[in-house]
Amino acid sequence: MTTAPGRSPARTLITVAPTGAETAKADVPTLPTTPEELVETAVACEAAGAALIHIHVRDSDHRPTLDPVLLKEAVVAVREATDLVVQLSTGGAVTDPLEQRLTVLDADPDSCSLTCGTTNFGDDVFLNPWGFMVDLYRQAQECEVVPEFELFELGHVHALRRLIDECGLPYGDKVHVDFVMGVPGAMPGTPQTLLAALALLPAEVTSWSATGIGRTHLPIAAAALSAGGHLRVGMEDNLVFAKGQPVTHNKELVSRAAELATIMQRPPMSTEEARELLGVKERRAR
Ligand code: KMH
Ligand code: ZN
Repeated sequence: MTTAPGRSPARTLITVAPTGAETAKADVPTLPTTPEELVETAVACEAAGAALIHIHVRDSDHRPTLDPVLLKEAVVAVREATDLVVQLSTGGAVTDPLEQRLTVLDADPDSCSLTCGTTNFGDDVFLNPWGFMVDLYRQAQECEVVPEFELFELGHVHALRRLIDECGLPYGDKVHVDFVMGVPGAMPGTPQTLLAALALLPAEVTSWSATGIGRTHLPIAAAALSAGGHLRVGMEDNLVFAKGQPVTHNKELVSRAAELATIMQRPPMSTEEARELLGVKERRAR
């Protein structure tokens, strides 16, 4: 675990979460929801400095879906067009049944999100009961898929401790955590909360990133860089680039994160370095 400024990683992992499940295409027409838009976004974000992509798939009506065929097509298409580490969301939308969320790994991603507990999610509840977490984690170990532990709450940090104690380390022996901060009703997107969460991290954690939702996006990025963390950005988390200036393309957020990281003397890491950092299994066609 790296928190002391003097021990910050030399380079920054930038994750892009381009779509999410919450925003309607009708409200934000620039949101990448079609397969073509997803691939175009992935290519542009890789060029801008991203090394990992967190994917939620939409159907032909632009609605969130966990359709196994569409998930597999997205994984294959992004893998063909880029060298990004391909992470599928197992969180889906708040309306997705747990059983269906347990089928996501059939699409053979490099990585998957794994949220460490139930949380308030705006007006909704994002369900992640203990049994579901264990089933998903064991599946990821069996399929040799690297989990990214998503922590929305301080209690989720404690649940990660319990998960490692009961189930051991992930495939590849690396433990990568992403703090998702500032979701209404979950932990606030403040530097103070980030530092409190870092103090609770299990010693087995080998890397961590953070993202702030909405207006907490930039403060959390700056705090994460200062504290030795990596960055997640993207239209899943933030649709406003600056006051009065909507995000029009995910690459804007990735470019800004890359600039910020470079100013902080921790430029973006390559996809190869990201694979090493996360302990990803080789799945690319040779
Ligand atoms: N859409 C949220 C309910 C994840 O991708 O794993 C869950 C989410 C987390 O976005
Ligand atoms: Zn997500």
